[in-house]
Amino acid sequence: MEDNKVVRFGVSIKKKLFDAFEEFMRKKGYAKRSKAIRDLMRNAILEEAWKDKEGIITATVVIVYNHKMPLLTDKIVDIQHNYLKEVLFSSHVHINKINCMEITVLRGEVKRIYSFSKEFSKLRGVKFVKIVPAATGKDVI
Ligand code: NI
Repeated sequence: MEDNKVVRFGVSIKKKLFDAFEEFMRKKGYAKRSKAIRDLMRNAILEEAWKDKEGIITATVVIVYNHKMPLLTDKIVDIQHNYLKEVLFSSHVHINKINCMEITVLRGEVKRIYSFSKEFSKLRGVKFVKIVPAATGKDVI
């Protein structure tokens, strides 16, 4: 019963952030601020919770990078080769003259998947790194 208790809380934020959030809600089609905040909280908790778990997950790692950066493409391929057991496949999309997107689908230990993703964050010329676990979230709220 205690789990279903509703808690009300107040948050102080800068007007600029508030306005940006209102705009975000409008674009996303949220009618109620509470619903938008609940969804964001769940997503953030879910994303963080996966990192501490053990076991096998399937996940997608998306990176966007500048392919003109010397040796960067080689480094990206090297990282994928260091995770031979985990990488199921990767796919490359040329976004424009400079930027490329690399999508890698992996299956393996949570820690290995996250360390794979972290390798890209360290590289100069990598502009975006996002890991998307195939989460059901059934044990997180
Ligand atoms: Ni490309």
